[in-house]
Amino acid sequence: MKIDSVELRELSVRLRFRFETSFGVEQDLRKLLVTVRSGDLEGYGEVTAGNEPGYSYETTDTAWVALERYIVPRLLGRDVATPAELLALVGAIRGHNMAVAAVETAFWDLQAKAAGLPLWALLGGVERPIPVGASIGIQGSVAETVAMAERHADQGYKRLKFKIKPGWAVEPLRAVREALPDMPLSVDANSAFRLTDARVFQDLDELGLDYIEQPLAHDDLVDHVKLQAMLATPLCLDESVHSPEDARKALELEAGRVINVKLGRVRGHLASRRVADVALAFGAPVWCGGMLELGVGRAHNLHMTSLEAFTLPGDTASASRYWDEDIVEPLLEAKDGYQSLPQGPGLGVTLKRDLIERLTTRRIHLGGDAAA
Ligand code: OSB
Ligand code: MG
Repeated sequence: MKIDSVELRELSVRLRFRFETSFGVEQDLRKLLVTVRSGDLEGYGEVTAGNEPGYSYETTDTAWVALERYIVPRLLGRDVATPAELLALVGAIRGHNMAVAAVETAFWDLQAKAAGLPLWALLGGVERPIPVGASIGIQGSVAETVAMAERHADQGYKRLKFKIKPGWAVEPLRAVREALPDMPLSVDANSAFRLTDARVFQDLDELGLDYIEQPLAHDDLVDHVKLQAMLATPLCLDESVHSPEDARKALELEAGRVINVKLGRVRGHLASRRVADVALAFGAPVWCGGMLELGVGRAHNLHMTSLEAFTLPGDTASASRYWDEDIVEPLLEAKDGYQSLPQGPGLGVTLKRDLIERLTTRRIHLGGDAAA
C-alpha cells in the first residue's frame, strides 16, 4: 500500500476525573491523532504519550516532532506491504516508540480495511468478550478509595488496580481488601519505590493481590529480581519492557512473572504480539495496559486483547468513565466488565469529525496535496 499522506492533529480533551499517580496529576490532556491515507482508504492511530515526561520520556510534543521530522518523511510515497516493512523503514530511529506506534497501528487499520477484515482477525485474535478492569488513581483518603473500589466493583469490572506511592500503599489496600474480600486487586507504583522499601511489598504480599506493577525504577530489572524473590505475589512489569527482547530478558531473569503490554510503549501491534508470544513461551500471563486513550487508542487496545495470550483483564474500561464525549462511534462501553470487539473492517469505529474539528488545537498535513 502506498503511503500517500499523513495527517497529525492535536486534540485538547479533559478527563472526567483528576488522575493522580506517583509521577503526577493528569486531567487536561493533549492527544495526538494520526491519519494515514492510501488511495481512498484511511487508517487511524493515537499517540499514547502524556503531556509531561512523567511515565515516559515521550510527550505529546516530542511525538509531534518525531513524527513530523523523522518518522513520516521516511514513509511518504513509499509502497509498504507489511507492518514489518514499515518498521524497517523507521528502524534507524532509536526510541520514540509511542510516536512510531501511532503510525504502525494506523497502518494495521488501513491494511485490515483493504482486506475487508476486522483488525482482530488480521492480528490473529479470536472473537470473544474482552474482560476489563479499572485503574484507580490516588484518592484523598482511605474512605474515598474504598468508595471508589465499591463503585467500580458494582459496575462489574473484573479487576481493580490502585495507584500507590511511598506513604500511600498498605493502608488503603488493607481497607479495600477488607471491603472486597474476593475481588481481584492489584497495585501500580509507576517506579516510585526502591529495594530498601521491600517492607511495603512484604506487607502488600499478605493481601492476595493478583500482582504488583512496576514497583521499582523504570529502567531496572536487577532489583526487581531481588524483590520478586522475596514475595509470593507476582511482580508485573510495565515501564521496564519496551520490546520483545526486554520481555525475554525480564522473564528469563524472573524480574517479574506478568507483563503489561502497551501498544505505544513497545512500538505497535507487531511488537505487542511478539511480546505476548515471548510471555506465552515462559508461561507468563499478559494483559493490555491503558494510557487514558480516546476511542481510536481504546479500539486498538481491544483488538490487540483479542489475542489468546491476553488472559488477565486489561485497563480498557468504558469510554464514558473517562470522557463526556468520545471521538468515535460506537462508544466503547463495558457491560458487566466485558467490552466487545468493534465490528466491521479495520478498527470498526468511525470518527466523529465535527467533534474532532472542535477539539483540534493544531493540525499538519504531510505529503499528497498539501492544501487538502
Ligand atoms: O502505569 O498503567 C499505567 C495511565 C497513564 C500512564 C500510565 C499508566 C496509566 C494507567 C491508566 O494506569 C490506565 C487507563 O485507565 O487507561
Ligand atoms: Mg503501569
